[in-house]
Amino acid sequence: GLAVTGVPSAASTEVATPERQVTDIVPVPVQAHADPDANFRLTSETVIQAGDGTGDVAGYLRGLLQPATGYSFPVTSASAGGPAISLELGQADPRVGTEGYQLAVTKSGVQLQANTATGLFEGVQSLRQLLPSEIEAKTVQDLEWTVAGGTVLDYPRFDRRGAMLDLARHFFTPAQVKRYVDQIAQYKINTLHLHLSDDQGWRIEIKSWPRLATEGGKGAVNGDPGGYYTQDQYRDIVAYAASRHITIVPEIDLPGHTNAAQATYAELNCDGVAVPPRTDTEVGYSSLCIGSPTTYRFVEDVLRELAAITPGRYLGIGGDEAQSTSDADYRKFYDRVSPLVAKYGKLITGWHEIVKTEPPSSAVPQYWGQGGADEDVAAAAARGTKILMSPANHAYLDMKYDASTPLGQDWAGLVEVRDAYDWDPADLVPGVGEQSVAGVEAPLWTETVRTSADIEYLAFPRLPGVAEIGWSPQAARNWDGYRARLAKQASRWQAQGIGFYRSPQVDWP
Ligand code: TNX
Repeated sequence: GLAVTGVPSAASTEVATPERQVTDIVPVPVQAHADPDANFRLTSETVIQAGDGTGDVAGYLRGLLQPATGYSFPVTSASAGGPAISLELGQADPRVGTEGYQLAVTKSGVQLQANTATGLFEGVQSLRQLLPSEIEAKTVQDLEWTVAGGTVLDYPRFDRRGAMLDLARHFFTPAQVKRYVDQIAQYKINTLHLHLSDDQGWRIEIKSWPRLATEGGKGAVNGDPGGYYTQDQYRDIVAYAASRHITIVPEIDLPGHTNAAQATYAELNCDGVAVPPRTDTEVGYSSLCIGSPTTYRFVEDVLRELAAITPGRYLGIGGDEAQSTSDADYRKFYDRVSPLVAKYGKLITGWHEIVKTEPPSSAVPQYWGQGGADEDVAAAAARGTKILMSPANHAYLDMKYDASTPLGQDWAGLVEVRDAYDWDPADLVPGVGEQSVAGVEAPLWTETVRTSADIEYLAFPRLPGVAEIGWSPQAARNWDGYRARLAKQASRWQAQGIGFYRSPQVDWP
């Protein structure tokens, strides 16, 4: 290959101009300084030098770089003095915290430092974007593998940066969920909330109530095929997500959105008669029987089994649109159920209506309103509760982009790329400021979504915007800068086989 090291003038003419600089990374880093004289080229000689404790990230990086380059990227523990991507733990600037990283690309190599494996993993996501888009191809591509030179110091604004997938309205296989995990991980999303039950279907095996899955899992919206995860399949999804530094937050929707369970087990109904299964998209009609001891035996069994297969700290217990449960019953229900989450060693998350039940301040209510005053949410924030922000008119990936979008809904309005990006989670609900925000989540409800292509069309390009809101400092981001950086992501999605929405708000190449 061409020797570029130590020959600056020759190097700058030989090395192709990178498609993206360190300043183009999405989410935009806290600090980034591009240096066009410091571009590095990957060659068949390049090694991955893995410091103590970095083996998993080194292996993951190797798996990202090998297919398109065809180079072997041997993982070494000691410096051999040649060109290397080095991964190091424990030497990073303290500002990077537990999820941040420092990256330096020079003519002689790449140095990535962090305090944790998660920080290194997030740094790898940035490094990926500094390579030509063809790096995302699954087969060997013949080109110069220039890494854009410069330095980055980066860490997240919020701890919680999430996506949600509704498996209940339409079912998605473990392979489809893993594909989405890989797509969201590249934008430093660290949580995937799985909506595992709703009126149309129950998607997780519960051994003490076996027919929930085998019968209650059969349906889906419009009579489409259903499905469910065995507990082993769920564990496998959890482990795969963990390998991408993503925590799974499972949700069982309660005490409404329970038709699938109540159609399966007659004893979950006050009159002891099973309701008919439903596959329409009405909401707010179902409710568990609040006065019945069977209800709490059922909920405890489900939460116990779910807690046992979920290493993450949170269990989702629903709480939305309980229009068929009286206010008094709603409170009574959560007074019984909230302590069960703690009993099995977990913390509560739920839709923001649960704030009315005054959950412990460790609970994370998920705000799905459209901004403006909300006394109950503000009161919870005043009690020290942190709120997860998913404003439907900005963060809902199932809203149509414009009136002609073939998929999605429009009850919270049309959500173009700018609407999904141009908002501040700390300036949405009075009384819920920076310190009261847990982070952001982009939910994808799937009434109209049947395939991975459908998921990707709605998530791209809105999801990277929500991810940037959760990661990047508010002062570092603005729409004009973002739309230019977003345009430079398109070739990467193409290489990854993501069919994204070509919004007229962005000047795509
Ligand atoms: C409202 S948002 C719901 C879901 C629907 C969604 C469709 C929320 C907490 N509940 O049941 O799927 O609208 O956009």
